[in-house]
Amino acid sequence: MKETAILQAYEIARERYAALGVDTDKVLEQMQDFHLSMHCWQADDVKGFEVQAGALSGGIQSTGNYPGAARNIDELRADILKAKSLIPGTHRLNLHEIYGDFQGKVVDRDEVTVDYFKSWIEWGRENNTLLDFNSTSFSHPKSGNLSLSNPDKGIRDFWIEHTRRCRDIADEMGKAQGDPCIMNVWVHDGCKDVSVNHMLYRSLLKDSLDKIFAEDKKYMKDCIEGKVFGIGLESFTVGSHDFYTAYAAQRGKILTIDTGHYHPSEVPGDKVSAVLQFVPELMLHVSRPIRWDSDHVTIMDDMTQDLFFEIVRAGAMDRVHYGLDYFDGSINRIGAYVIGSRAAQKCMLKALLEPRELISRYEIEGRTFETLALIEEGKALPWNAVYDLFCLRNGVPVGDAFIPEILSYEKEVTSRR
Ligand code: RNT
Ligand code: ZN
Repeated sequence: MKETAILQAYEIARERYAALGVDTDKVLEQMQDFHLSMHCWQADDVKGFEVQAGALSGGIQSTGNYPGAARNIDELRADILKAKSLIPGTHRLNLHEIYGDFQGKVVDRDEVTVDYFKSWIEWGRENNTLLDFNSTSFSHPKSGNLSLSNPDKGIRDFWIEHTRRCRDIADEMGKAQGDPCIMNVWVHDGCKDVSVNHMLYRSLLKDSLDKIFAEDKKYMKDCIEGKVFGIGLESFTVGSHDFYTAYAAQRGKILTIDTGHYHPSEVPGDKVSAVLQFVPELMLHVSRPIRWDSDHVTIMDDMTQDLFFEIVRAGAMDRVHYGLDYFDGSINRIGAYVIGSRAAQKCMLKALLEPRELISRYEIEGRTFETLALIEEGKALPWNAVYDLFCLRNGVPVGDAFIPEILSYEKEVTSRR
């Protein structure tokens, strides 16, 4: 697309929006300050770099074997940078513990220290990328069906130790980067079949979390993530949403909303204004469930748009951390990052461009026809012209121009792996 055409289209869009009280220049500034936390695990189908790595477990699955997955830390870093070069703005990187720089050493989960993340901290600094973190309870001989809620104290203590160490690492990351590292705790704990000890498992999980969070940290923030069920753990989930919502509300923790973790007719966006009355902040795991928590690449579907609209309408932009969480192994993985990240940005942009003040006034005045009419009109306003300018200003491909870039990286780099 020609630069002049992009600028002209923007001018027209600016006028259309201004007529409805929306300042597109201001929205562009807000977009510049909107940072995604890109998940490292789309690049290699959640394998990580442990020398002793086993198969992916914990009820999650990456399906497909599209060629070119990152096989080591250098390839993964190169892939992330390639993806970032095609996404406007500056973005964070969300690491799982199994993505440490283990240098060929067997490091068990209860032995991990910040030493294995020094090179990541350095990489983050060099590449203007702030880091977030996750403990890893899956893909390990001690994972089983129950980790932090295991009645076996030895196993429980092992995972408590792991998660504590992860908090230490996150704290070091946050300190080094001068910005809090957001650390997510998700454990897969559950039962495949009918079970009777639910009260026990949940009280053990609560107790383990209390032990993990006992020490206050200065440079990191905790978030906790529940879900409905995992593959092979269909009948019962210890860390359900009720469990974590109540825990986060009582203990002042950040609640993670993974858009793949609800019953199919549940609307994640509707949770924003409900839970933010009681929890300090939210972490998002933006994903796309197809029939189950399948972690398809994020797109601009109704569910995702609604989520971002709810955040903006709630005036809660600054109380949300915007993580992505999907892992599709059946598609070019760099392409998956770029499609999903740009889709999340477009959802945010559309939300920011909504003629909110006017609609809100109509609604409060009981002018129902005008309210509905303007919500509908808002959907068709030329938001894409604003996104194009955002890309242009950030020096990244406008529109579909990122496709050939990804294809040439595939030809030259990933297809040779
Ligand atoms: C699993 C959770 C969790 C994981 C990542 C890899 O259902 O969504 O967030 O996807 O930690
Ligand atoms: Zn998640």
